[in-house]
Amino acid sequence: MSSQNLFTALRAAFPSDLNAVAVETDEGLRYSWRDLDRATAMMANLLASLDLPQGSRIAVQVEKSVEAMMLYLATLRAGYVFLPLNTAYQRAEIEYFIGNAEPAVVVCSPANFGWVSKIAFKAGTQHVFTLGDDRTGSLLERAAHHSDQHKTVSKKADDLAAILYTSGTTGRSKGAMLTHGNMLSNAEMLKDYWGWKRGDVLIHALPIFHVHGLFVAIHGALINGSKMIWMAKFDPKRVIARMPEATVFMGVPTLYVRMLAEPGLTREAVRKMRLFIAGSAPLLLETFNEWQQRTGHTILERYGMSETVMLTSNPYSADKRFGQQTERRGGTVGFPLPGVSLRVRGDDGKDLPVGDIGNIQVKGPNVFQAYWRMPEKTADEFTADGFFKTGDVGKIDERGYVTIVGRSKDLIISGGYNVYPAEIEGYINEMAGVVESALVGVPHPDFGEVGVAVVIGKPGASLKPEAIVADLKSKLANFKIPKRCFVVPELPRNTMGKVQKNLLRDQYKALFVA
Ligand code: MCA
Ligand code: AMP
Repeated sequence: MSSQNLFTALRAAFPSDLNAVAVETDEGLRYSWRDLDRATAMMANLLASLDLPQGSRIAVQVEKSVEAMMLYLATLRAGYVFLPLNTAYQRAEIEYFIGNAEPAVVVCSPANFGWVSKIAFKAGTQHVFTLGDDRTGSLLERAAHHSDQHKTVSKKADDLAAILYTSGTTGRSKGAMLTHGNMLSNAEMLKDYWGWKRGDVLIHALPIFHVHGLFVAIHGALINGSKMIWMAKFDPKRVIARMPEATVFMGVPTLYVRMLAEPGLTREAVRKMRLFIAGSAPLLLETFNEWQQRTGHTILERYGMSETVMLTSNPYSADKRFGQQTERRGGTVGFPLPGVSLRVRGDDGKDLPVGDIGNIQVKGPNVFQAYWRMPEKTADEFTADGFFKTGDVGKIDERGYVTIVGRSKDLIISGGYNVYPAEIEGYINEMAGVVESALVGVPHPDFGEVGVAVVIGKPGASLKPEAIVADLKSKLANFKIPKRCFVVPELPRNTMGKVQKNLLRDQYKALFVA
């Protein structure tokens, strides 16, 4: 069988004119398809020269740059496993990921080399390179000595391509193991489902350490041979300014909310755009409607997970290609994608009638293999007949539209980033003078949802909310920091003594919104 390496498929879609622009940064730097091919070959040859064991993990925590994307592609090309890490992660978080994944290679920002390399070498990593967002660093210096020709390493569909750390309901993150087949099947299907066309241009404004920016956006453009307009950071004004040269945009709901606040968002500005896609967090109906009124475009909302890449999507066109009524319906995440089986089950494990709310379970070629070195956790998350338990709660209506109404997992999604209350509570509970804490998500106009910490102190302890927040800031990624903190005498509990987070959510729900 021919190689199922995802890179082979992406490379095969490069246009025949390799001198055409593949990526243009917002600052005006242009990379041709030939540049992508040559630079990824050089980086892949560098990785190959290190004589790493099969299945080696390449852990990467660097600022967004075109070279960082090339490093991802080079890792696929060389047949190793990519492990992207959020740039906001601090020492303790990086220590956990590196200790757990035992990467053979770590690539970090030049500014972080001191502390990251110390952690990496301690964990047994042999090679630590640096990569700056301005084309500096030892990775590129070393790659420059290697050939710009490289034969892509052959891979089978079930060979591991990436590990994405996600959800830790007990406070510990799990590494979702995604294969070449998981990602290739999803990318090929979405190319068709979202009607990618010749001449499409994607504005890429998302971070590249999560599924949305790294896989959905990059694979989407590359597998269609489409140019990307590349933004290192999301800036609503800049995105709107570049829309006349683009056709496709992908973003988390916060990005749409921020663009709606710009007077420059007009029908004229979006005239050339073909498709706006949203996901990673619930898109409020209010945002969906306002976008429609302001721009004349209907946002296409889809639903996915790190463990599964994309699962459902509202339809692209009004035809009946997939045998459904096909308008994009706000408040829903659309239909299970072709090849994905999705069902809603009750807590007793039985299928529920149409319209009833229950646990969403999925199966398909896109669903991950296992959690890295957590066989028991993996077994817990699958049903006996092989469906993955998403932890999302929802319903399917009589027309087949899926709506997500909540989550059974204790998770806050803030601006598209996941915050696991158990992790933050663990840190707070360790602070001197703290008896117990609870972190709950409340509505927020910009981030959709943000965390609020409610803390009980020991008798006589003079706990200050500002001090708790400051302590957390010194240890955790910035997006995990509670936006407010309250010290209270007691937490509401049920008869079993369990904290009733629903009551806390209710109590604090109007903190940021009217
Ligand atoms: C930044 N801050 C946040 C967040 N981002 N607080 C809560 N939630 C956030 N998401 C805080 C910082 O801590 C800081 O606070 C202040 O905001 C400014 O930080 P800065 O970095 O300048 O913020 P920003 O550049 O304005 O970032 C906001 C953002 C960013 C652009 C919305 O959060 C973002 O890019 N989100 C997208 C995440 C994403 O790609 N998710 C996809 C996951 P202070 O000043 O107090 O320190 S993939 C996924 O979910 C699945 C699979 C799927 O379906 O796609
Ligand atoms: P992650 O752990 O980053 O993979 O986040 C996956 C979670 O994001 C899912 O389990 C959902 O809870 C949530 N999610 C993704 N897309 C949507 C969406 N369109 N609407 C609501 N929730 C979503």
